Amino acid sequence: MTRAYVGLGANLGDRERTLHEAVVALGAENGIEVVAVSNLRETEPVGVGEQPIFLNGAAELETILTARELLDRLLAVEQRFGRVRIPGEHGPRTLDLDLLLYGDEVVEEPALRVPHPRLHERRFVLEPLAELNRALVVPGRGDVESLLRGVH
Ligand code: PH2
Ligand code: MG
Ligand code: MG
Repeated sequence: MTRAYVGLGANLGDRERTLHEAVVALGAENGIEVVAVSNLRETEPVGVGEQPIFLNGAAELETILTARELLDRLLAVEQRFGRVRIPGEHGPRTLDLDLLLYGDEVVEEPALRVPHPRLHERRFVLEPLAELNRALVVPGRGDVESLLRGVH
């Protein structure tokens, strides 16, 4: 069993409902158990130009899936909730499920990077993570509480 953390994001449609239903859908997957979900908060879009405001949070999972299998499930759930991906574009989305952490593993593959490459510099990710587990360590970066003190 591996403890994994998933970032939850939405800035199109009924964001709160989508995020809640997506967490239920994740928990219904074979091999995934949802342990805890952070509060959801509205956040200003970061690094994507003018876009609607986001609703963000994070979920803590226990899983017997590999990181690659878990990522595939996340992408499948995104699709089920109407996510449209346009290659090279970072447009508004009904649902974004990002694999943030998978145990203490470091994976550097073109389609799978864990820890999430920008997690340590994003308040909208670090805050919900700290809420779930203040002592959580991001491999190669340190504990989320210290990282949070370092972002403005
Ligand atoms: N996701 C992004 C880019 N920018 N900004 C906020 N506030 N919340 C997000 O979830 C987010 C973002 C790429 O996935
Ligand atoms: Mg994202
Ligand atoms: Mg994503």
